[in-house]
Amino acid sequence: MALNRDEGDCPMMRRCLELAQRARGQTAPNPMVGAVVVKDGQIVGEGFHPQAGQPHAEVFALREAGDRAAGATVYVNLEPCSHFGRTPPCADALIAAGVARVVVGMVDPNPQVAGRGLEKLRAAGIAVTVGVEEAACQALNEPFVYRMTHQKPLGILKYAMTLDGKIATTTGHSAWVTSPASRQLVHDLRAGCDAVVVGGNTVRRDNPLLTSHGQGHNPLRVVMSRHLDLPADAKLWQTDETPTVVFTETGANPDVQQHLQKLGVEVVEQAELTPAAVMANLYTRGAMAVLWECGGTLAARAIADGSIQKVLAFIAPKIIGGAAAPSPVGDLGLTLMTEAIALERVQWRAIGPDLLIEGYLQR
Ligand code: AOF
Ligand code: ZN
Repeated sequence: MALNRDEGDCPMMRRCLELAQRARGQTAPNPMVGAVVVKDGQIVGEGFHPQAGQPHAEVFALREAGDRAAGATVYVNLEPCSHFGRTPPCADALIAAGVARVVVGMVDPNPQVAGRGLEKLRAAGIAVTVGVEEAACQALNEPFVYRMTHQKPLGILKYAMTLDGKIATTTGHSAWVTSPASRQLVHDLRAGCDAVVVGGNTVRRDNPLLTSHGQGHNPLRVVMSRHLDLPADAKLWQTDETPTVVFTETGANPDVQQHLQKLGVEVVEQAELTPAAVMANLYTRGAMAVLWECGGTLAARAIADGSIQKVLAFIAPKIIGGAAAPSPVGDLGLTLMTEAIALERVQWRAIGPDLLIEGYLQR
């Protein structure tokens, strides 16, 4: 029952989502949050959470509204917090400002909040409405919710293949499988992610840059390489624009380690180099969304050890042929079609001449 809903609630919540996205890719490990203060039908304050450690969205919106916040309605896409984290509770700030009503998109999955923010507001006599534009609010902060509820980042496998299922020719040439429109979408996708992972093979064969190409925030660039048999020069070793981390096995090629470190590349040695171990490390760095742009061998390992939840497959209407031409996912040890990993919540979209299939791995 949503008897206390107002027909103006949805547009204001959508405005919150717009504001929230101004910090897209920059808030980890925090969610993207936007807030709007409305008095007598007019917006008198707006704000968004710019990055972890900075004030929350509500604080900026209340600041802009000043005295006009008294008796006003505040819209926010995530439940106002009730805890002392890096910043004090927003619920207290809303109560202190004397607002009359708070409209919330979704409950905060953070166990330190999880409904307590709503309780605090209600206990102070503030009218609270929850669940306005809830699906859009959940979608915006899907990686935050996943990280909070699973204690690991959301893993997204992205690949581009031809109509006959190849990601490169038999010689390994892959520039380009998909159209400029698809590639631009990938740059934008990177801007919304906290890290992008490839294996040593991709560095050797494609020499990728893995940035958002000026379309927004750049993710942390991550390379997994067991033996560090990596080129001395690679675009990924140029770290002025954005950093690169190379994960390897303990004791691997000290000369290459030194060379990379001199170039400003961080090298992390792990006893056992697995996708899950890399995801665990990225979690400690605050990552919420990790994009896997690796080849088939690493993709298979990442799927097998639970590092991938979501798949984005770009399919280009071209045929390259070649029995030995690589495909997006290596051996998973499955022999029967009935063992296939099915995708659920599947969506199809045309991107220029290409098809984008998006879905979640069934577990
Ligand atoms: C809000 N509005 O704008 C944000 C919220 O360490 P802190 O103090 O920044 O707290 C982070 C937690 O606060 C985060 O995990 C989430 O539960 C909530 N973030 N809440 O009401 C905001 N960024
Ligand atoms: Zn807060």
